[in-house]
Amino acid sequence: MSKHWANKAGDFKRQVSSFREVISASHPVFKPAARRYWLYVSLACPWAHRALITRSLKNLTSVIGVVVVHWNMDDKGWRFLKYPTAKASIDENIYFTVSGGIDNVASQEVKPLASIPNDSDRLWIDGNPDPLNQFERLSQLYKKADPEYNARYTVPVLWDSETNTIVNNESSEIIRILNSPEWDQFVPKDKGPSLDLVPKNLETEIDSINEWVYANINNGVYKAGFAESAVSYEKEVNNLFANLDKVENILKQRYITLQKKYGSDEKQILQYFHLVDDQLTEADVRLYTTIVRFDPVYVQHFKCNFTTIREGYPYLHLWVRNLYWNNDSFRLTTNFNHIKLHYTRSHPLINPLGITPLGPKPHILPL
Ligand SMILES: N[C@@H](CCC(=O)N[C@@H](CS)C(=O)NCC(=O)O)C(=O)O
Repeated sequence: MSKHWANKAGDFKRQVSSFREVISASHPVFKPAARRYWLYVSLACPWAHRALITRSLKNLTSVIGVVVVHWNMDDKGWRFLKYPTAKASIDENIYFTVSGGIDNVASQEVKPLASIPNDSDRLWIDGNPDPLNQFERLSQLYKKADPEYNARYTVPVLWDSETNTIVNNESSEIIRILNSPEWDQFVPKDKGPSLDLVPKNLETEIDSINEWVYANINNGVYKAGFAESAVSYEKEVNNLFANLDKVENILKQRYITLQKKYGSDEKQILQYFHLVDDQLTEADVRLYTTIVRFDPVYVQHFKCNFTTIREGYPYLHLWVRNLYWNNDSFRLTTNFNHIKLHYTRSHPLINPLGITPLGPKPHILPL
């Protein structure tokens, strides 16, 4: 697999995803069902993280399984952990938890990262074994779905264990699939009604925010970080920060509006402090996965260092901490060890020695 992410002009280009089906009662093959579909994710990857947060917000953790790849992506792509013992000895229920059984409590502390080698195989810490096919590599999953497949083996993957194929590998579509009310019948009764992340009356606004946030922020950090010419990098990093300023302004206006309504009751303000209108929507989910990685990784690894979120963007900083500290679906799916180790050890072109910076301390500040 090519080590390069940029084209000849030095610009980063993201490939177009190949599997684009949906899951619906009206689909001839892919009908909603409990424990039939699985998400293959990396906890490091912002695109996969969207899917993991959505699965949890929609109370689908006991309905859709999660397999977490090892954080290190080498020249053969993503890999799984090996089964140390018989597969039968592993309780499959562990795959039906918020983060696929990966313990993330420890990830909040700064560990002696130097002692963790790239080929570490700490089960349920570095990743999961693949319970469905016992594959070693994500590439095998793609080849099983389509023996002719010859593009990149990306996460997230939404897998159908009944027909043994990939339903969809485009995160923006996977999160719309998971948002469908057709899943509600499988949600445990004690969870209450599930949240609609794209309510009809806000859909146009959500789509329009998503579009420029994707092009300029979600993908913007990659376009700056993977640029292979100074000209391309400078253009992208300037554009990225101009768009962070834009989102900061939107959040500032939202905060001022809420302040007029709720005065100095910050607890109440935070309950409604979201990007589009007063409620949590897909736009928050999609922006969050980039902003939570910004200070720990993108500032130094992708050279996005005009300022940090914590120093330069008070409203974005409040918004990201509010989601992290006040919502389990965000906090329990955010694993700073996977995030930091992945980026700094998987891109030899950017960080040839693979030394992982220990800061910032802490990875995210308290609220
Ligand atoms: N358009 C895809 C992009 C996913 C993507 O680029 N994932 C990266 C990880 S952050 C990946 O798996 N890369 C592996 C590779 O390119 O070989 C989506 O949003 O689902």
